[in-house]
Amino acid sequence: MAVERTFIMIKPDGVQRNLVGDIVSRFEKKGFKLVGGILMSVSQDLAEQHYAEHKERPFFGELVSFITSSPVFAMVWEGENVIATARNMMGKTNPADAAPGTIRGDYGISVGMNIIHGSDSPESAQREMALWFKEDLTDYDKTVNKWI
Ligand code: DAT
Ligand code: MG
Repeated sequence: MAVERTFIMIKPDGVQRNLVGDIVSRFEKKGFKLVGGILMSVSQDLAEQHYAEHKERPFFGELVSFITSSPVFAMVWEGENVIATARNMMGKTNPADAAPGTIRGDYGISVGMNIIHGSDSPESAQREMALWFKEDLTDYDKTVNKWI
């Protein structure tokens, strides 16, 4: 397995509900490395670009207005197989179907407000990191990595 990077975003409902610490903690405890993070308001343009693959879907307008309604916490996490593992940690898109123990399964109720976004493939991780993090990400060694 390769060391990968993935784009993770805590959506406005997660920030408003004080879940930032819990979610960051889950990724830290799992053994992943935080290499970028920012609390930010999302412009209409960024929201539309981020969700471009859904622009023909009936919920697109609702999705863009939700994501621009209040700040998000955008991050990049690094580690072995982090793209797929983060998706498993998030749980299914609809929180009603997400297993207990996953982020959406533990905290989400409706598909419209499902707490967190995570890249779904290496290609989307590349695209989303380039879109959200114009500055360089932070490279550093973690001595604990020899135990992971
Ligand atoms: P995911 O966020 O799990 O990658 P997705 O890419 O299919 O899911 O959809 C992006 C977001 O759009 C999702 O997190 C919540 C919203 N969404 C998806 N399906 C929806 C639906 N049927 N009704 C309302 N919102 C929906
Ligand atoms: Mg998606």
